[in-house]
Amino acid sequence: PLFGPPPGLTLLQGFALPQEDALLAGIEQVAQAAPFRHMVTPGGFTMSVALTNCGTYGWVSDRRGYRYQSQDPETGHTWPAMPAVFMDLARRAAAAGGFEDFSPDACLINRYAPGSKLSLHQDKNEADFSAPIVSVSLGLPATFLFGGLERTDPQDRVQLHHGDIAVWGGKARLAYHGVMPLKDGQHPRLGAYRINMTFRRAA
Ligand code: MD3
Ligand code: FE
Repeated sequence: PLFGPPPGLTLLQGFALPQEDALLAGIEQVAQAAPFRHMVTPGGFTMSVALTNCGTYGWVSDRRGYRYQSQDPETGHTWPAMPAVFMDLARRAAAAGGFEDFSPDACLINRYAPGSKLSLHQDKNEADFSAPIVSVSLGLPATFLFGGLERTDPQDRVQLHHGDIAVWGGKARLAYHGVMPLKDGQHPRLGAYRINMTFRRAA
């Protein structure tokens, strides 16, 4: 198409707003057990985004690579359980995007401060690409970039605001994507931060 979202992307603006209190409480609870930290990429760079995880599996990066694992590398403990309100919201959003039986076993929580960005990448560490990825944006707005299946394909951008949910499935599932450096600002609930939760079927 010349205009409009790519096939496989469903943008649900404001879908998470009714749960914002419960989501923020859940994130605080997860971060108390598994604090946000800056991981190192296989190339040796420290990520500008801080992250933590909840659920059966968590996404981790170190000099050896990217992968999902059930233990927090900082403590050796399993990741905190996925709060029921997270799971319920992810399942309802997936269904609204056309994926009725989504059962995420991983929730990656990214935290952006002003200047934090995510370089163009594909999410390929999951076992089954037929499952969508559900992403929930909270706090400061961000400009999200998405391209095609090749790194050099033309890119489009979409602004993601507090409470927006994006469901990425089908043809969009393996699209290259990234996040532009976060602009400074103040959000009434999250201050100078953006938090993005991504729900995935890792195993
Ligand atoms: C499109 N996070 O953690 S979420 C990531 O805002 C990641 O923190 C971004 O990319 C963030 O890997 C974007 C939206 C998203 C997530 C996965 C996708 C978009 C996607 C997978 C395929 C295509
Ligand atoms: Fe990604």
